[in-house]
Amino acid sequence: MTDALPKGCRLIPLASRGDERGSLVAIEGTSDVPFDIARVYYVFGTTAGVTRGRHAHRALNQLAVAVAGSCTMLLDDGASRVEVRLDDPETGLTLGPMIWREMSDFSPDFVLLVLADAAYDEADYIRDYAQFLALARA
Ligand code: T46
Repeated sequence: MTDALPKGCRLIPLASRGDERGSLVAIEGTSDVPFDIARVYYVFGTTAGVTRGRHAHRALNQLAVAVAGSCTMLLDDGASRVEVRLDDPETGLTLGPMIWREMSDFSPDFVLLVLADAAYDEADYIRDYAQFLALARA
């Protein structure tokens, strides 16, 4: 059982259309994702032992799905920290604004699919934890 997630973070079940040939998950913008999808990217080939993320976004909304393998996602809203193990292609994690995230403990086959509501913009990133805390607690 995962502890309560911070505001803006939610685990969303994604229906699998499986049959005897295997599984298929379709993610539709209108019904499965709580925002308009502007960008899709995926994280893969992660080097063993590293930490990824280590930032928050000022305004970006995302939905992340571990479509293969697993990793641990730490979520921090400036008041508390929760860890979620992402290991299920039938579950998406929403990541709202002002959530510091760190990804670690990657399995070698890990692939993270991410849907986002805006184009890539480095100005939307807060990559300094002290700055994040100051903004989150303001
Ligand atoms: C997030 C977590 C879950 C681009 O050029 N375009 C893009 O759309 C993205 C996402 C990244 N980049 C560049 C920026 C860096 O030079 O790709 C490089 C690696 O990005 P970053 O270090 O931010 O990767 P992660 O895995 O630490 O974080 C990524 C996302 O950036 C971030 O929004 O929430 O995955």
